[in-house]
Amino acid sequence: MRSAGVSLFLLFLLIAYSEMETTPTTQPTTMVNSSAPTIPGTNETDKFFGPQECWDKKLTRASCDLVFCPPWERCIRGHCSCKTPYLCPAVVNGVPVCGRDNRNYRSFCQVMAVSCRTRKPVMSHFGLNCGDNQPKFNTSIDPETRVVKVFVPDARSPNGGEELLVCGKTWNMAAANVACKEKGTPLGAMAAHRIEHNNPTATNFPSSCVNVRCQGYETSLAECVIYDKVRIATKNLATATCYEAPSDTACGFTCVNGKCVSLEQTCDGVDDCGDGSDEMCCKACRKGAFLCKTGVCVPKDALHDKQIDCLDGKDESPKHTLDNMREPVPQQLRNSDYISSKDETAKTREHLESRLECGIPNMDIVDDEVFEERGRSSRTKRVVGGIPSKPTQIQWQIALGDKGKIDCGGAYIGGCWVLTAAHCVRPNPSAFMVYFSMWKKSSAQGTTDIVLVKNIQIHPKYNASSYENDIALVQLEKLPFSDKCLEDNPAVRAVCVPWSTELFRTNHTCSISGWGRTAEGKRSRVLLWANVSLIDNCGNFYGHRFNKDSMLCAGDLEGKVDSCQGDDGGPLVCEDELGVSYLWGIVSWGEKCGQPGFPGVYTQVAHYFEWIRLHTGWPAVTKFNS
Ligand SMILES: [Ca+2]
Ligand SMILES: [Ca+2]
Repeated sequence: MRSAGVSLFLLFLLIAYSEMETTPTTQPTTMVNSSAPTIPGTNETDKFFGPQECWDKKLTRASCDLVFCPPWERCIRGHCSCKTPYLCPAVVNGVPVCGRDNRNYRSFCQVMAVSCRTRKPVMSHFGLNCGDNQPKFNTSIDPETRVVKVFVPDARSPNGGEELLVCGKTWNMAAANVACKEKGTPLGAMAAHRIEHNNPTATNFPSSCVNVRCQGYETSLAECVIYDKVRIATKNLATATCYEAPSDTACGFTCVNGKCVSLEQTCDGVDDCGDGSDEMCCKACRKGAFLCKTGVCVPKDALHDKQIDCLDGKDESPKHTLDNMREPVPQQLRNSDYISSKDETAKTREHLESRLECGIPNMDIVDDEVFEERGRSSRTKRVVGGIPSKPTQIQWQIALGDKGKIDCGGAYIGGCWVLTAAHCVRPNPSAFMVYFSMWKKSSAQGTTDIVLVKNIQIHPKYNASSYENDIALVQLEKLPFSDKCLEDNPAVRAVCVPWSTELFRTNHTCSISGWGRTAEGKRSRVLLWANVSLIDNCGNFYGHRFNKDSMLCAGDLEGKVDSCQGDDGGPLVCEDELGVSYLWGIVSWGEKCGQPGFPGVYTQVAHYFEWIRLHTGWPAVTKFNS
């Protein structure tokens, strides 16, 4: 139980370092004498390379605590795992895909789900024409010149398709990796180069080239975005040198899959490793790549491409258009001749991510009506250091009635589910009621809904003396003859459940709310809210009582803002770069409300994501990675 406490505040901005030049093709050059990815003593590298502890975690593109899984995978215990194809949604205007196995697949997501499970390239091309007689997509690498050739099926062509070279313009290691993997080299490419077309050995080559853009996860160039077919004039061409382990043991950076790349290839937004592991622990990005707050570098063209790449949505935030972009937005891919796998993936993600609405309050109802008790409010302190909310401002806040008495708060996470602290409840559902849209603690307002409780799930490892695992799910009773537990209410919105403990970092400003004790020790009559900052190293204040995996601290260093008695179970909510609110913490315990040196301690909700999901089901808790 929250008996008193404090906190800290600092705002911290990560500024993405960006270099102007983009040269996507580098051969492993600098070999540093070390077999592990360690930071050499040069300042040049220190500028980009993040902490060694992070690299030691051996993170890859499948580490979904830090990145999103593609639509054909879902995040299970921090790792992207293959979905079964039927979990891919039917996308409106989706284009069927022809497989190399002569089968038709309903969508790109479906064919990729099959590829994911079989670990083999399955896709040939977009389109319905698919049978034994229909030529299939093929990649070849000329053994002499290493020039990359593709055969792209096309029903309109007399030969059933067209043989094309690959243009050098967008060619990079991520794409060369895919080409080499497709041709049987599991670790991908050693080098991606461009050569001039007027190479005398190249006389038998086709007269046109296409651009391909790959992310690096693809199993074949067929899955990459293919676009802009042009006649080869002065254009240069793509070449791929497939990987062979270096003969000496020196390695600039050792990828998680064991491949060696140069240090210059880390933190540049390009998947040189083939498993994404060279981009996961950066403090700045080379060559104009974009740095997510999670330390992941994403390619420049991931900015404002309508797909969220950074966990917190920073790459899609309008706020970051000007300040982080020293270069213009990269030109949109023109796909006049070909269907884009990226468009398909964007549509699928949009569809999947639209299934759950959370974290966005209904602003239409938060009116600006004059706060009716303004005269008194100036003397009423609340959530210590907080200010009175407007009557319908905190739309996920609930009050938990225990035999008619309100001593705890909670947060509505959607469906029939409310999260609160374990210490607020007993396994006795009939004793409890959930009050939605309460403002004054003593009386309901017009928008207030009161709902009965069906079941209470206290975390099985909750420890009432140490406050470990202080979290409980309150399941609401359904309305008569309905699947819903709550009538549609414009003043009630769900807050999102965070699926990753990496979503918000120390110093992020979040807000708390509740009816708890004020600085003067009085109970507040109306719901109060206040801003607090996430605090690191709370063990410094509370020693071993603080468990850094399952608890978190917030407040301000001077102790002016804090949650207090009566705020228990209430929400600590953080907003991401796109303005979506997440339930980051649940008011749990602390000492000496609002005094320096005793920050408030909260249950870290993201740590319990799997437990929450187990009870509520996927669709109720996250729209991402599911
Ligand atoms: Ca790289
Ligand atoms: Ca993006």
